[in-house]
Amino acid sequence: MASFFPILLVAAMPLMAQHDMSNMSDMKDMKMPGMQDDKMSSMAMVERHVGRWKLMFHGLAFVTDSQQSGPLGGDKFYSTSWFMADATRSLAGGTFTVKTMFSLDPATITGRQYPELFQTGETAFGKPIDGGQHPHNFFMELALRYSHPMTDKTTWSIYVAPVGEPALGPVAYPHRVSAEELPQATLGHHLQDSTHISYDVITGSLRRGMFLVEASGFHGTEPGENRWIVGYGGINSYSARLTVSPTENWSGQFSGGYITKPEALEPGDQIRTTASVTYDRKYAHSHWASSLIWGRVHKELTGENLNGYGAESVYRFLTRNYVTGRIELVDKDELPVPGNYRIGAYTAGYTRDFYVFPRILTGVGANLTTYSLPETLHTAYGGRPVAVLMFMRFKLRDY
Ligand SMILES: [Cu+2]
Repeated sequence: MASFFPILLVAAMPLMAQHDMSNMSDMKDMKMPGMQDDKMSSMAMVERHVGRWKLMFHGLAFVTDSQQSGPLGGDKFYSTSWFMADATRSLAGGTFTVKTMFSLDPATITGRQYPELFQTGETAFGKPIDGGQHPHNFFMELALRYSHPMTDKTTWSIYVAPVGEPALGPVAYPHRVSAEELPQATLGHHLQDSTHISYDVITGSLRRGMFLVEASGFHGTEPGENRWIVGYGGINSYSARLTVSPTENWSGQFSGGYITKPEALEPGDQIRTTASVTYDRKYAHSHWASSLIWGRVHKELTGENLNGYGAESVYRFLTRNYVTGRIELVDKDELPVPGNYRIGAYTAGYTRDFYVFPRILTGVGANLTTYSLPETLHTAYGGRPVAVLMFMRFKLRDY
């Protein structure tokens, strides 16, 4: 229930005593690179101070025209977006954060999906989505987080969210720096990072040096088709994640979770295992970010395993140019032709920034995706399906 979180917070209050770290070391603590709880640190961000609070804003929006070839290809004009506003202050020797994140997807993606060849997961109008990506929820995250130093090297934290992200998987693709110039979803989304919007999440974590250990309980069922509400259900799913960030530029995570009945129309639970490595480095006029991701879903009912492998990279050069690419190999068992098939998707793209608005970085870009598919699917999809996306990208910036 959504009501558990204020109770928990009150219960945790007496624990939040002692230790008086200076404001500065709190902030330094928060800015540790590569940490999941500071996952957007190298994204464009606007920061403001109001009294004792530090406010942080992020935002990314795409307006996209998508065209796909083949008998099952679709065309559509749509927009995907998210906006984040966090407020942080020191409290009782620790750091307290109110986290909010919103998406306008439910308003800007008509028909409850946008076409994406071979994409599956969740439903639209009561039918499983086949060849499309669902919009994200208006409320992507509403959460409170409190972290507190335990010893001089160790920090604990607790995160409670009526809607938010359990400790499972890599940073979800909409928020991943390496995916910032790719408006489309990863085909591996529901094998890797689809739990990023979950209801009734509670996460405890311990950080020591380069290591971060987290454990979560959450409601495992994917959000329903009404993307405007915050749903609820009991905590019936669990996950744990180990993140290692040996340097400022490198970060890796290994995580696993037991998810109770994630898909509305599919019976059975899932065991999900994921591992990922990211490299993110900024230079004076360039920036290079890459991710390698593996996710596996084991379906308890059928014993079936689905694997999804992904590699993606974006390189910004000469200040305002970006080249980007993504390669995916993903097992799909919900395609129109019954069976379990491994699909390959190969995307290359380019974006260029134009300085149109003072605080919004405006980019114009395009990308092309080709696919590899088993011959059994050639009749349904055509032998060489292709997807072309043209888009405008808007990103909040502070300069
Ligand atoms: Cu998602």
